[in-house]
Amino acid sequence: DPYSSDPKRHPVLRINSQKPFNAEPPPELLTDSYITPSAIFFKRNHLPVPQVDPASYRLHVEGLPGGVLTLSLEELKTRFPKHTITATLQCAGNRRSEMNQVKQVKGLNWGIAAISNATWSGARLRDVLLAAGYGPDVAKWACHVQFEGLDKDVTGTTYGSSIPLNKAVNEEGDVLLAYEMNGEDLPADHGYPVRVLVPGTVGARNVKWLGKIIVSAEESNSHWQQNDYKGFSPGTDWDTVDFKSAPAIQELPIQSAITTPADGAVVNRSGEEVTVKGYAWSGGGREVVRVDVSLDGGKTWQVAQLRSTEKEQAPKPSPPPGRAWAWKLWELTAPLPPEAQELEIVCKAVDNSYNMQPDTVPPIWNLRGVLSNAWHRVKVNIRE
Ligand code: MTE
Ligand code: MO
Repeated sequence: DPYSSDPKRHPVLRINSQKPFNAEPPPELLTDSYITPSAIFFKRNHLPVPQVDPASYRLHVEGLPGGVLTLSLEELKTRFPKHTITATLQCAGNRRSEMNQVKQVKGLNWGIAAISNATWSGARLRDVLLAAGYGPDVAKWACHVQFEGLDKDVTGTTYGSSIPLNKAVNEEGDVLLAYEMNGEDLPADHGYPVRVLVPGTVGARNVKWLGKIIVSAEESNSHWQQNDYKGFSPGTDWDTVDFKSAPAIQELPIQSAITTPADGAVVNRSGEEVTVKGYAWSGGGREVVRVDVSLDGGKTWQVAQLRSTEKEQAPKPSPPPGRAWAWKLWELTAPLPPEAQELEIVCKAVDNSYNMQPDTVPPIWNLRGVLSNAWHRVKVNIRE
């Protein structure tokens, strides 16, 4: 069993698939802390977790005029400045289960918690590429930076993906070759000893157990870059889909969801108020500037309170424009509407480009169930 050496996992995780291991935390735990503890951070593996010996680990950087640069873990840590960012990772399939309710899609049936937030530390990819010979001449022919993981399927094919070269070399791109998560060595499930962390970009490009970096004129030709993680029209089906016709997902759209109360929960009339909590995030470093909450299915709206620190901490100033990599947690406490027996709680977020979420799923339904970001709705009963 190639999965026999997979690490132990926290029992609270909700498992979507055991082999490979795919799991998300219970939603209400997600908004208990601004920084998601690594043990409950969602886990999305396509293959068995590789066991990597830190002493013999080597990272290869290819495709630059200087030839191949090979770095040990020690060299990666000591030759380059250590940079730390707080960034949210979201799987393209987060909230896929809501698409399944409209019409069957292919993929893991994720709820609303295939998203988590952590601090990440490591060398800047930009610094490593510069050390490997990157310069303005390279940008004349190269457009992409490809990544290969050390995890392999039975045929020896490794997980891989790529990002645009611009994102990789931009001083404000903040792409890291991360060796720490939440102040500790990366856990095995999250890519020990090194993963690429591409803030603002879909989870799939954040390659774990990173073995190789290739600067190239072409995108990665891996299955996950070419024939997966792309969006299509609701009218496209498996007979007509042409994966070449759509771009690979990179930056993700605006997203928000309600983590508490849960769908079907009961609130007591005697409490007089209801507290609603959730998360909101947008891709590409766009900052969430507002979250609207409705208790009546979208007829009337109130503005939630946003937070970008742990509860007890003083508010942080906004990040520089285009570098809002981390989510906001939000909360609204409102009086229970006098006559209602049931609430349909809805949330929708707005980012600083005034992108907003679509109100329903059918117009964004797609056969792979990716990019599921309609207004999130939960129904709650009021007990008199
Ligand atoms: N990297 C490797 N090497 N193998 C993988 O299966 N899965 C990707 C990405 N990087 C994957 C990978 C996907 S689809 C996602 S959503 C994120 O890792 C999940 O990261 P996490 O498990 O740290 O939450
Ligand atoms: Mo993913």
